[in-house]
Amino acid sequence: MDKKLNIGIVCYPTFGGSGVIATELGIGLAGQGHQIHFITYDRPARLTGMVHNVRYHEVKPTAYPLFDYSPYDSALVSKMVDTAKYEKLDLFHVHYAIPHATAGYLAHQILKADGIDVPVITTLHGTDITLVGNDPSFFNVVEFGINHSAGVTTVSKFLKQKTIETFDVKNHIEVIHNFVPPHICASTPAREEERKEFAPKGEKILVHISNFRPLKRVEDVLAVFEEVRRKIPAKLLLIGDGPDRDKLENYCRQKKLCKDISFLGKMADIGQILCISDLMLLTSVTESFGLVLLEAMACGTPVITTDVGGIPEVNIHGKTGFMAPVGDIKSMSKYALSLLENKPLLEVFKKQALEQANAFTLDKILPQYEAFYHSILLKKQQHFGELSTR
Ligand code: GMT
Repeated sequence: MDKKLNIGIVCYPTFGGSGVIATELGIGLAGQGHQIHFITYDRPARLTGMVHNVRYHEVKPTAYPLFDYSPYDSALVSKMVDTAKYEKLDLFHVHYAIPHATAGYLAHQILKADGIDVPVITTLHGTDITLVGNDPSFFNVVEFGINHSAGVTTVSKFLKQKTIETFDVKNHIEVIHNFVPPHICASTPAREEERKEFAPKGEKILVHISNFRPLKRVEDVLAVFEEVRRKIPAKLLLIGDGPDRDKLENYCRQKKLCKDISFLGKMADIGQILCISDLMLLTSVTESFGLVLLEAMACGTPVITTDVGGIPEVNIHGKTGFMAPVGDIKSMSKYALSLLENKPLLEVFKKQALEQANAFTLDKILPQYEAFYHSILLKKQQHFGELSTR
């Protein structure tokens, strides 16, 4: 049996997909007997309560009048070095390249000066490559971080290809797909009662979850919903928060849509809503994977999406839902109605969505990460062996 590891996980502790995956992976690894140390600026949103084998080390950037911006990177690196030394970490697994890959590199160099070698594995999640990473203010740092990580993974084949196209990549990239966070849909018994809270007259329930950033095109979600509502009684539930929310909420108020559209804000337990939903809408301009799609499918909810990025690796057109080009409201509405107006077909799609989610369970994905960790540690040992025989 492979040795149990001491792993330092660095991520954004928010409700964003990269933070969710990092946290659920850490909890899953802890369940396998590994010791997990989350090194984050806040307690990860999905890390609630006490979890066996898990510790949380808070990164606290210090404010000082000289700093317009408190240097998060320096505070993070210091905490990584401190944790590695005193918790005897075997490796760091950092999620989202900016600034975590280069923070990892610096922590690695500082530890190396003390004769300690803790390899850094970087998982690229999406916008760190496609949107933010591509920006001139980050480009060189992201490229360096990718090329100087001991191991690099991406959450989809699309993201691997995009990374290679965008940067001068000299490192191997391993694709390890995202997984369904366990227990996502644990709240089934009260389903009918909960449905009535939002759809008292048996209306169909559509759902959208995002960070309400422009790339999600939430205005298209509303447009599709308005088309659907013209034909059948329906409600739309919007989960999450972000820059576009106020604008969209005002739009709904002005158009007197509020009785049918509910803005629920950020939620830790999205499964409660997904379990009572009939259809998810995701209208993004780009999406490296679309974790919320998998979460919806795990609750038996088919999805209508755009056909971009890594989405086709998750949503099988005509089986788990439908895809259409970005901004194609007409096709998305038509597809949505084709399912919502046909109960037997909707049931078939629900079943197929569940089956697809079963291909991405934690017990299938976690061993891929464990194998990757061990392959990196083996390489380190071999390198050390070669050096000592020289
Ligand atoms: O921009 C976001 O959607 C948030 C971002 C994150 O880092 O949390 O999500 C990215 O990572 C998720 C987890 O791997 C993926 O499921 C999302 O598709 C990806 N977002 C984009 O590519 C836009």
